[in-house]
Amino acid sequence: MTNPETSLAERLDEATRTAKPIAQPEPGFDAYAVQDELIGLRRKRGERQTGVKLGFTSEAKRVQMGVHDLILGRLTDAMVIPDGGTADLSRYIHPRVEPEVVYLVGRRIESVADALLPGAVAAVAAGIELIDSRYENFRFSLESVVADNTSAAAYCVGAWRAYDPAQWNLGVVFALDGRPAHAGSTGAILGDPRRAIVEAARLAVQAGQVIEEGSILLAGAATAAEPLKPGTHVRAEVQHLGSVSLRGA
Ligand code: OOG
Ligand code: MG
Repeated sequence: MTNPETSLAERLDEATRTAKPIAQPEPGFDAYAVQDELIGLRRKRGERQTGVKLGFTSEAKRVQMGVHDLILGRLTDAMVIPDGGTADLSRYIHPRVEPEVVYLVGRRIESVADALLPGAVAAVAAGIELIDSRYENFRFSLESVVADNTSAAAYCVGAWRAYDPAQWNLGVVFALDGRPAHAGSTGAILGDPRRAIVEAARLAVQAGQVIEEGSILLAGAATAAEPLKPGTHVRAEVQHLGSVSLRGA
């Protein structure tokens, strides 16, 4: 039984903490306002925001999830998995992993114009995102996935490299237990991943957010996501950026 006084954000927060999914909410809520409330609950527990993430930047992800608009979510320090580290799968409902390109934001971004200034991106790395929808069966609408902080659960960042905008269309290999599950290219991200910082700025402005200097930005998966099972070793390799890995435990 759901207490009618309990907000959607509180129910999503509890689903995250207990690894128990909830049903799809009825439509008719302000998705980014629910996400704000959810992040507020995490802040109250001492979590610090480390950055933002874009979702559904690639056709592979839009087709996999049936959602056709860009979304913005928040990352916190509690979501960090070190490169080569393990993800404790008992903490998640139905975890999936996907390869990401990660940018280090080099200046405070309050407007789309700021995102176009030199130094907006300070460095780049290969990454892995662990997503875990708090909804039953990993099914959601655009509004409900935004409310659920875009399924953000954990992320892992490889070694930072100098940002070279000329290197934008790079090969991506995503391997589980040494076997390539997906291959793609970073050009699949918005048709050009250099747009990621601009799109993130646009969505942040719309949602009344600022992207702080030193934040990280996950640009969105270039390939479909894969379920993460105990014992599985996951490796994302991006041409010129090197690789990053984690293990499910
Ligand atoms: C939503 C998050 C999408 C991406 O990289 O496209 C995302 C989901 O698929 O559950 O992180
Ligand atoms: Mg992602």
